[in-house]
Amino acid sequence: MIAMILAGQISRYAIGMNSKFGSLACSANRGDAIPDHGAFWFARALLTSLVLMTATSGANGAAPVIGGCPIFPANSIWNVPVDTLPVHGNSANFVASIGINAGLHLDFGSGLYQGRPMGIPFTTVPAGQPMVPITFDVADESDPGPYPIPPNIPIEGGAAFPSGDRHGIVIDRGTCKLYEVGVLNQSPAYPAAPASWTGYSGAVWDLNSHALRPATWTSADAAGLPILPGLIRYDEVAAGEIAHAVRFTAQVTRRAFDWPARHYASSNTSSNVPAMGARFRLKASVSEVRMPPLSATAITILRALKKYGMMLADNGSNWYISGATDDRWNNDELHELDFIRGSDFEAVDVSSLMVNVNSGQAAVGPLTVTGTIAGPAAAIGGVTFCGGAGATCSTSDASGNYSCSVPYGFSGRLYPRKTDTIFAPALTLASVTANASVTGVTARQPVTCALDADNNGSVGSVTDGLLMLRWMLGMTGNAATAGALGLSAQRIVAADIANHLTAQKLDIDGDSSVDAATDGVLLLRALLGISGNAVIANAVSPCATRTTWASIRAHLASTCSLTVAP
Ligand SMILES: [Ca+2]
Ligand SMILES: [Ca+2]
Repeated sequence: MIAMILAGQISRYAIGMNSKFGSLACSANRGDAIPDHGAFWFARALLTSLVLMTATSGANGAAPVIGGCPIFPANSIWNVPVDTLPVHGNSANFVASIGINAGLHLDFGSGLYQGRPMGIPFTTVPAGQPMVPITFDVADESDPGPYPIPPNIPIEGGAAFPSGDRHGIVIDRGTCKLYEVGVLNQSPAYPAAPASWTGYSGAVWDLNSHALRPATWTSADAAGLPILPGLIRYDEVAAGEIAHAVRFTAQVTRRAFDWPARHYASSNTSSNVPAMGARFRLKASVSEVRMPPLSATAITILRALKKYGMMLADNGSNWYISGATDDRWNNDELHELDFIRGSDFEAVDVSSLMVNVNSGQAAVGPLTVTGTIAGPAAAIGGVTFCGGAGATCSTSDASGNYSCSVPYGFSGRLYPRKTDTIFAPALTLASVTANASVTGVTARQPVTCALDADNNGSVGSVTDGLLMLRWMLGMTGNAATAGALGLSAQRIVAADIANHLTAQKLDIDGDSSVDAATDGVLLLRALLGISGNAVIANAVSPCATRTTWASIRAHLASTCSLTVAP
């Protein structure tokens, strides 16, 4: 039966350990009882017990930032491009519902219109801003107060004017929480100093989180979405890029909400009417070359409407998009986009970006996996990483900390590597769909390579070789030693053998890991006196630093005192 192992009939990188490998390895023991496979799998599970934790923050790349806070993580549905996604199957009807000939209107600007400021204002407050009482008409769909509302909070439409949506938006720079209220009113009435507040509804978001509101809950917007991330802000336009979707309104919306929206406000059930949350974009064919030429402001907004598009967020005037109140706006520049008609838009199918209907995360990478290698100080720093197609990792720092950038959905094994260092268990990641941290990898630096596992004074293939292979497979107890102890063995308890082998330099192929499918097979073949390419066939890992028989033979001789024929 041993000949089967020698022939290399083992899945090359059998990290997942198929049953074929298990039965081959176990059948190589001269007729002794096959180990219980339940124990085998349990041992494998222990051997590869990495702890993977989803991180709640740590956006990749560039999320929009206000007051030091990201406006949701970089891979929030608000912050990812939709310019290459398919057109929604019902786009033509949705656009017709809102109005093919109706014009785009930028519903913000500088100065006053009919005596009132334009756009939706927001403000930020420092850490420690006093929390003040607030109650809501729709208390059962609102996050309860108190809220850190400053006495002079800017209110949509002007604090002095009682009508309108009266949105109030506050970012707490200390906690990076976003507070949004609809129909915000103070008590006692303006202009007295406010002692408490009321609102129609109120919502609080953690700007570092993908969490959405509970399904069917409203927010300060009818879609149950936050308002702030969809506002066009002067500073980002001045900087030359709006890197997020824009909020817009339509007169008729469906009695339904599409991800990431959470709420509707309609009795219309027509499937040809867009639902709350529906994403639209400006068609790529709409030219930014005009006569007279568009301003940089208009071009920047036009490009954002193509790349990031806009989300249907409330009932209101058709094709009205929202921006922040700011007296630096040049209203003439904003009006340059009046040429855009409803027919210039198309609805986008964003379903491929949804990770979970209850999360605002978009299924895009790269994602960040961080970890810390445990072990002696000399072993954990300066570790490089190999493997994992599409993944790139930093070299570990002196404390063993490293960070990898991986594609969305990444699965694969990464090999931490350092000279004369062994890392365990295997760093295998499966379906990474969120930023995560990994713990459990430990480094060790053995100094000897004593292959006499059973300590009987000689090194044998079907004894020491088999004991090493079983240990590498994670087998424990009598199953690990049955039928494999040599005559006059002095080390016969499986745990003692495991302790001995852990302290040996058994990384034969030099990938800084000890694995049955590679190092175990190499050792066993060499102990059986095989030489040449038959030793290394299908038994060298993808991250090996010793890949030829000559280099492996030299290593066995110099490190483990194992002399094998050339
Ligand atoms: Ca021995
Ligand atoms: Ca190895």
